Amino acid sequence: MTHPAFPSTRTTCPYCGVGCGVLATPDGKGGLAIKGDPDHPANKGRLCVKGSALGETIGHEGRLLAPRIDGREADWDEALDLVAQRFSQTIAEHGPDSVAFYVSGQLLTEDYYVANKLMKGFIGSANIDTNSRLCMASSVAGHRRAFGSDTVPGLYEDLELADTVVLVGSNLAWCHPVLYQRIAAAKEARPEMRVVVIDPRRTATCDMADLHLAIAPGADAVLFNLLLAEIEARGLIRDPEATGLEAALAAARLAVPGETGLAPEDLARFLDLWLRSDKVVTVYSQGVNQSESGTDKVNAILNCHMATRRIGRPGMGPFSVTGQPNAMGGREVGGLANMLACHLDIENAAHRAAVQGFWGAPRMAERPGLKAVDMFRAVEDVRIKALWIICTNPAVSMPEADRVARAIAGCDFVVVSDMMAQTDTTRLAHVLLPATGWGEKDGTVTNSERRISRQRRLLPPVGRARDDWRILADVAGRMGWRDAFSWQHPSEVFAEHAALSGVAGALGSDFDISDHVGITREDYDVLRPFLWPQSAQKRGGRFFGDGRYHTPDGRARMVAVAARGPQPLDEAHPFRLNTGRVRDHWHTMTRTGLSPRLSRHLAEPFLELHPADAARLGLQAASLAEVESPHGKALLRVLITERVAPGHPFAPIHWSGETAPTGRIDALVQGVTDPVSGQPASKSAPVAIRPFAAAWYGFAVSRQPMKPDCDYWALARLPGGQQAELASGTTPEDWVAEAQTLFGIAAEPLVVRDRRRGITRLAFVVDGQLQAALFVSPEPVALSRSHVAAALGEACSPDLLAGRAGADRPDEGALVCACFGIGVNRILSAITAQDLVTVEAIGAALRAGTNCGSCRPELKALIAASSRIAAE
Ligand SMILES: Nc1nc2c(c(=O)[nH]1)N[C@H]1C(S)=C(S)[C@@H](COP(=O)(O)OP(=O)(O)OC[C@H]3O[C@@H](n4cnc5c(=O)[nH]c(N)nc54)[C@H](O)[C@@H]3O)O[C@H]1N2
Ligand SMILES: Nc1nc2c(c(=O)[nH]1)N[C@H]1C(S)=C(S)[C@@H](COP(=O)(O)OP(=O)(O)OC[C@H]3O[C@@H](n4cnc5c(=O)[nH]c(N)nc54)[C@H](O)[C@@H]3O)O[C@H]1N2
Ligand code: SF4
Ligand SMILES: [Mo]
Repeated sequence: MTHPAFPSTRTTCPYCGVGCGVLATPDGKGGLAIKGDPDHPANKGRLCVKGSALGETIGHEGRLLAPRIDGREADWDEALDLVAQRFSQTIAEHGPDSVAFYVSGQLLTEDYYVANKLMKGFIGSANIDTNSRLCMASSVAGHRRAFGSDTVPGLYEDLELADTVVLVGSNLAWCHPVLYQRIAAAKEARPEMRVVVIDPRRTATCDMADLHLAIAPGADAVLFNLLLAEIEARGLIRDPEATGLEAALAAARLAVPGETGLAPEDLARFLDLWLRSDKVVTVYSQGVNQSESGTDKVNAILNCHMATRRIGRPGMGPFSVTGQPNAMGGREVGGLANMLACHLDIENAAHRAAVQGFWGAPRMAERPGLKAVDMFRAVEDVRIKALWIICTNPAVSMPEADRVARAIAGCDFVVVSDMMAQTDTTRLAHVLLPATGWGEKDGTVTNSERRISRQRRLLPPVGRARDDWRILADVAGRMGWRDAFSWQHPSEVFAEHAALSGVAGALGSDFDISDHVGITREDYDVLRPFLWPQSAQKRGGRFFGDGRYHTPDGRARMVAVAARGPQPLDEAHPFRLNTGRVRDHWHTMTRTGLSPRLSRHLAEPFLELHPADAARLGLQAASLAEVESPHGKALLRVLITERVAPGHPFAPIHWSGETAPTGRIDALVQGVTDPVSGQPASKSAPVAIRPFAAAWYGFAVSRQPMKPDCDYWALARLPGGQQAELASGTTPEDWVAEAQTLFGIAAEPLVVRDRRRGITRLAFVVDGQLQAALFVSPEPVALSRSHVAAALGEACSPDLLAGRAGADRPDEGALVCACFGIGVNRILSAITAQDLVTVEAIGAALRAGTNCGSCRPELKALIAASSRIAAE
């Protein structure tokens, strides 16, 4: 219920790069009611499940409430003085390049602007890099090679106007759900529209696809080279003036169809669909960027659009969809180590002089700084002696994560700014600085289509948390640069950024929002979402439709792409591990992990493995696999599925030392990077897989936080507590003592043993209510998780310990519709019993899929699966 005294505020979702507008209404009790903003051009009222659940993740739980120095609470002045003093001293003794910032595409533009100004202009080093290096760097590099600038040419509406939408290495249904829904709605309105998905894995996105190309890993550049050759063969080159056209065509003609791993008829169908009309949009994401040949893949795609002039006009163009809410804003302020502010070039002396003059900066970085992987290598070998990590969790998300964690642990001085007290990275800090989070901070973000929207403050800061821009400015002031960092409000930072963009625009930069020079706080408060550029010269719209680019001669720059495969496998590591995201979790789960609703879709780390691989390895469904690379190890639940190809398993990235220490996928991924962009190849790790010899498997629920201590554990949030999946290679002597330690309960449990089957079940009942329960079995525990979870806090029924939890009620199974809590079993039985054949019919019968719509692709797949079963 919303309260009339607390009006709604328009703000922006802090998760993915779609950048949906949110209407948030405080309920007067510290909570928020969340709705999609019907007036925001990105989502027009829609929200996906993560956005809808925002109200569940704003509590104070787990927050870092005060600064800490070496583990003890400190006041702000002491912490800021220490940070400033240690950075200044390190720079004085070892030079500006001995310090570094590692920041994030989840910072607001104002935060990011201040970090970049401090490092590049005042400290005088370009050692500021960002998690966008792991995310968008190949797109940035590809854009700059082709267009002469990092420009996304198109708009979201192009996805709706296109006759053919091609999604390359993008699981849009789960990762950009509102864009997926916009395409799905357009396709329903115009059934002649075609969608192609290019992904080695059959993802939820494929449910919308007319054609799914399960491409050989890494072969995207070959495929788009084949397309370019076909464009030439069919006489469809429309930009004969493009620089490098001949060389690009010559390279394209060498492409070998067999290398794509695709059937000739599928390949032919793809070429026809791409070429059948001018209105084609090629959307791409991490299957393209996070690759040994990421930048080449990007340019292979851009080549086809530039050659045919299918770019920058309604319904056509390449479209790099950004992951984080402010990946674009970070690029605008120059947050990457090889960029300058406002899309200016760090290697251009005139650009450097202009920025230095504007800032009145004492120094200016003169060459690119260290990119993420190299930055942490420099931390490791002590070239970098002071490091400030802001709004990112590299001990989990960087490749060779164990090595990165060791490097951070070994660094002389580490500052971490985060909202949360306990993350794998905050654990390694000397100084911890509490940052305000979404809902508590004011600023702007830029979404994938260059639309700048406000995030607005709705709630007071939690504890003594402060805004990131202010923390940075306060440190800069203490380092001696008070005048240049004296803003009182983020609107003043935004106004300065807008003014600098005017300087950049005059130097030819595409990024120019100089209309907002001198913006007042009042105007900033009511700023509506707008597309950049916004200046006297140019306003919004698309780029390059006129065939003019930002290259010195204005011509398109084609790149000759020599297809390079992924890194080779070896005998000891014969599997190529693909990694990515699940529908309901965000990265290292510091926020989505707080929501029971978001934790029920997929509650533990897993490995999708083809049945043939599983059979060969002797791995049973739901058993545990030990996955090993030269860099680390993981234990993952085996999920046998034909969605993945033999030899090419998939694992999600979300689990950390906090939630499942052996599920940290980046412990396995090697730090191999694309040679042009420096972006890690996160989707092709060579690994070995073998069965884990579990002596027992366990499942536990508890009202209080648990402290598991066994070979495998994965924690997830429940409405009234926590659940844990457990396993170990050794059996404890005494299950009662084991359970008491796990739950932190001294009381005696009820115990049921089935010695023949090796099953033990323990329940702790206090005041007639179930406090905790542990179920142990030599096989993976077969038990309805949802029923055991529902028993917490209830009277302990005999069915529970008899292993018949919920015998009186049907088991929901895995949660599909998170909004209404509807599981796969209920949906399947309704499909059969009521003969439901459409997603709408399921919605009418069960409500599933009728709120945020994130589960609609899965509902569609369940209908398809049921009809297959019926036909067999
Ligand atoms: N639910 C959810 N949504 C998110 C996020 C999240 O954490 N959770 N994170 C956000 C962020 S920061 C990002 S960057 C985006 C990422 O969004 P996506 O890029 O869509 O997500 P991923 O799952 O990382 O990878 C996409 C696909 O690339 C495929 N792939 C792997 N190798 C290849 C290859 O060689 N060729 C091709 N063509 N495909 C390949 C994988 O099988 C995978 O399905 O998502 C954003 N949205
Ligand atoms: N193997 C593999 N590895 C990958 C990927 C992959 O596909 N495969 N994807 C890569 C990609 S694309 C990305 S984007 C990265 C993401 O990886 P990370 O950036 O490491 O992941 P997050 O969990 O989003 O970390 C954000 C941190 O900032 C904190 N935080 C949130 N809001 C604020 C704020 O306002 N201020 C401050 N100071 N802190 C805040 C959160 O609590 C959290 O600790 O992972 C990368 N790693
Ligand atoms: S699609 Fe979902 S996660 Fe992305 S911005 Fe919209 S509501 Fe947020
Ligand atoms: Mo990302």
